[in-house]
Amino acid sequence: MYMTFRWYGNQDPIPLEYIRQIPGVRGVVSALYDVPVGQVWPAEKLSRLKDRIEAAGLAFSVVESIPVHEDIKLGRATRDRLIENYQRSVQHMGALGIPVLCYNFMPVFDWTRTSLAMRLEDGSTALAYDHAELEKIDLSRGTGDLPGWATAYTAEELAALLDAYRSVDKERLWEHLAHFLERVVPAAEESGVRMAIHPDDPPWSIFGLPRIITNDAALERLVRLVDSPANGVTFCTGSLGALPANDLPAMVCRLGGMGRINFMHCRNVKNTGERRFHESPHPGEFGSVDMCAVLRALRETGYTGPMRPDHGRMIWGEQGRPGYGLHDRALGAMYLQGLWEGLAR
Ligand code: DNO
Repeated sequence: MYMTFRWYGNQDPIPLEYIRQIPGVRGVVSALYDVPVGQVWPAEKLSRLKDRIEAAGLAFSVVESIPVHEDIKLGRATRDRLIENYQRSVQHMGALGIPVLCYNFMPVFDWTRTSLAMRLEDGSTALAYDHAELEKIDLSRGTGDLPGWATAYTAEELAALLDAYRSVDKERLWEHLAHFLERVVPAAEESGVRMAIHPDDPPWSIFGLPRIITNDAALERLVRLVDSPANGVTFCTGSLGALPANDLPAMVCRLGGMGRINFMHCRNVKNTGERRFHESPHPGEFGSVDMCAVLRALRETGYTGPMRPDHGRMIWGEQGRPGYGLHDRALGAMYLQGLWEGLAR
């Protein structure tokens, strides 16, 4: 395992130089944020980003994410041209030696919460989700009412998309994912890039949309769609941990044993009811994820890939991008490395 840290490029208030000062962090997880979804990521732009990261003494370890166009998820006729563009972006990554690509296949919405600043008893704030609250959100006004989704879709765009998904049930979505991976994984494998699907967050259907990457059976089905080490997963303890039925150490053992964990996202969640959780400090005692057991299982698989501390709380008065402040994620990086080192003894 080697430790990495997510950095949002020019839009990130945290300088790379600060990330460099977190002990043990060797790599950066980043992306091009100004390329419209569906277009090829220009090699020169990616190369400039890599140079900037390396100038700070860090490696460009993971691209998170190249977004998958909705037409691909919907299986529309335009998808094959979009998939070709995706292949080219992956080839550009490979040519620059960026080894891992984290992506997701969630219809319309990426990670979703009902509060971005729930106050915890120690005075810090954290992201939270309550399904009963989610059901009260009125999408007829676009995504504007959703925490974290300021201007992504207008009311008309969103209505059209939700309508298009009415004919895509879970099995159709699996077919569309297979169609995508059958074409992209070989390109990734040839380019020396490992794909790592991010589980759905939260791992259940929201707003009537299908969500399929939710549990053990789904992840095993995913890796079998295309039998290649380039077709792997981002094991996100927080996303998967929101479903108490998920036995995380057992899942790590199985997927890691197959060599299909290509990236680790470590964060903790405290499950406080059915489909109700809030994020919590990384150490196991504060949430529902037994982080020590997860890392022990991971160590036993011989994992040598990247890990990043996922979402942190806002602490010490920090203001910043929800989930992605500096302080608590840095504490997370230290805790995870401490566990990892201790487990080796
Ligand atoms: C949230 C992240 C996700 C992740 C994407 C990957 O904080 O974990 O937004 O980057 O789902 O495509």
